[in-house]
Amino acid sequence: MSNTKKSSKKHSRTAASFAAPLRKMALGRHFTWGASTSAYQIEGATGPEYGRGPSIWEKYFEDRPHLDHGAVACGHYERMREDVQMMKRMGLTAYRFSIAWPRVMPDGHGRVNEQGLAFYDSLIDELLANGIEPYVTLYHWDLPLALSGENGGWTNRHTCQYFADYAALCVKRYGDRVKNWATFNELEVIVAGYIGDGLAPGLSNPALRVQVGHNLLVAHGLALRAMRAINSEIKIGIVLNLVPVEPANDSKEAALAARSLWERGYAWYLDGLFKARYPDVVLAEAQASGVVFEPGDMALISQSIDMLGVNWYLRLVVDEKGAVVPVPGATVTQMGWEINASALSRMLIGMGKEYKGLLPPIYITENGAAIDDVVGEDGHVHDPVRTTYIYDHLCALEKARRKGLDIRGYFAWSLMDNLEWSLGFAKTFGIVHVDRSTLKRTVKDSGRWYAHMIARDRGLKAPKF
Ligand code: IFM
Repeated sequence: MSNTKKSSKKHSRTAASFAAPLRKMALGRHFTWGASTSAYQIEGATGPEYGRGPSIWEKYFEDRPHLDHGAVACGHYERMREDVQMMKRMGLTAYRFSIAWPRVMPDGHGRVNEQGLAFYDSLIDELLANGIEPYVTLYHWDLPLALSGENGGWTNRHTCQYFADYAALCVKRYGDRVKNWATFNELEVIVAGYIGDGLAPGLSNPALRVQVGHNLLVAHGLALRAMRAINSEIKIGIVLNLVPVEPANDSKEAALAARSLWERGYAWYLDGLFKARYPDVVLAEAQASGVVFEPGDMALISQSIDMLGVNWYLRLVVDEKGAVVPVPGATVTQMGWEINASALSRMLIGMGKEYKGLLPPIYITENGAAIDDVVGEDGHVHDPVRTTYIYDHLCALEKARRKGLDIRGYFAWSLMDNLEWSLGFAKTFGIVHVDRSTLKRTVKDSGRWYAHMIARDRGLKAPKF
């Protein structure tokens, strides 16, 4: 009796020091608790001495010298072992990272860089030795430069086959140890680099939208086939960023506009993958921009997958004309993105209905908030908004799960503050702070809470933070 009292007192003391509760979540016994990063955003070590070829991002930043770039990033290439120890202390059961294609195949095809391949060998081995499951993404936006420019990048179907060859190389090398794979991260954002200027390669040509998106899905299909031919045991999926679009009012026009924007920007990937056809709005756009679909493409694209990664950050709200309107009174992050966790459960529940019986298990492969952080005099980063944000989104997952969605894991974005692409280092998403001059890592309060939450959920001893 007295023991029970003591331990509950201890629990309430711990809980009181965090901005969000600690409790066992109703997310299933084998729920995966992870954090995500991507190669270019954290690795650094981009120079020729590492045998890595340039990616489209080196060119992008060379052309825009006023911007932060990823030559050093978080110095993870050099600090990999230290970073894995930090993940272990936090109790993560999984770590999602990406392999940099130009690090292992400097020209995008042909020649391989043994030094680069060996780096990921060490990372994978280190994770496994510390009880952390690796979740590998093959493409998180860093296309080898040699395939871009006059070679067309993702506008050229040759790139799809090169990608499948690269995927096969990775499965041959790491498939004995890596069980969970994703082909691509966020197709819609890769496309954004072709139709706009804010991401590499920055081509600003809206007519390329459907061709690039379709080629990415074809590349996914080719890679899937090649990977499975090598290893039939591994689990393979794809990661989409999904931004639900909701109407600003009750009018039929606003509902139609919201639906159309959702289909055009996001659902077309889901439809291609799970229904083997694109929505009419996308087919019309394809026709208008002269996109060629080859026979067999949709069958290739809609092969069954083992998991769907969902990256979730925000919803959009549109008026009758389809214009995105601000939400009165909304709290927004550094990115200007509305914080609204209930929109995540609404979206997942809606997907469950629309793709009933078609969806594989879902992992939330990214979710997080860029918040202005300050290192306090006590050396800690007190980030209650981020802590509450993560907790609220976990509660949203519980709700979706209660409605029958098969949600298997959650990965915080990001493990550490990193290069937010063309927006630089000022947008801080990490649950771990990275000092920009020393690269010293400090687990933020949100990261400490997350560690305690994982331990509580798994019935383990509280971590020492
Ligand atoms: O930093 C990015 C990441 O590379 C992809 N998903 C969204 C994150 C935040 O913008």
